[in-house]
Amino acid sequence: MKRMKNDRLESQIAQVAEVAGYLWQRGWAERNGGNISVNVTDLLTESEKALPAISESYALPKTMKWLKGNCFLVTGTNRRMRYVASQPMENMAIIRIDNAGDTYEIIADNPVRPTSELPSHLSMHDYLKGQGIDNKVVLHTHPTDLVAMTHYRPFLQPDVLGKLLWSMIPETRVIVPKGLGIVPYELPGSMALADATIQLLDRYDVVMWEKHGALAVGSDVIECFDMIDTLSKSAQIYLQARAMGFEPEGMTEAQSEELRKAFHLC
Ligand code: 2HA
Ligand code: ZN
Repeated sequence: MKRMKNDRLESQIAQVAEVAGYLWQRGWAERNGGNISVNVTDLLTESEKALPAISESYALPKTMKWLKGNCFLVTGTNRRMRYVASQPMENMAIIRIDNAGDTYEIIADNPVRPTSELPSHLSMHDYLKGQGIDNKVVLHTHPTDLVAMTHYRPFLQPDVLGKLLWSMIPETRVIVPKGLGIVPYELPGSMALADATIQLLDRYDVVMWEKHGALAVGSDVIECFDMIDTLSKSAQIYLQARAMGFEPEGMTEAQSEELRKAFHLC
């Protein structure tokens, strides 16, 4: 980082780069697939937050009422996750929302334009903050196995896929206790997709965008990755059982309920 000398921020950038590498290695981030945003406002000093912009100011599609003056680390549009991993600040930027919540400008480190999903990421951050939730991260990626499962209409009914994945291995309900939300297909990058996602964020930490990808929200980028990774593990167990020619039995409702009580899950 040239413009900010800040250990806490550097360690956050390193975590995002680590996760970007996992997304690439997993095969979930073809070309520029996926995007990550992190609210870094609390990690910056007052003078870092007030740095002069290195870009013009860009309009946001709606007022971000709860994000006024907030700063975000965001992956760049058209940038590849594999290069976010190897050269994080050549492929991400830090942006600052203005004090009216209507525009943003880039303040570090290079003038990398943010992801095409920025309006949807910011809408989600704005919604969660407005609900009093200390959310920091929005992570979107294209996990092959989970996306394949959204091509089967019966799995798109509420909680069908989530319950199936919970039943494949006990760990999944422990790591993803709220289950998996399903957002019907909408155009990538659209506010319709953002709005449909927001409607599910009260109930779920992870949602699937039909025929597109997964989205996780949380306070920590590693934990967001872990939730999707664990769901993907369950998906692989299901798919491997099917490939061996049988429908996996799955844990029973009673076993799942026993788990919920033992681990004090919601
Ligand atoms: O960043 O994944 O949804 C590219 C995408 C858009
Ligand atoms: Zn996508």
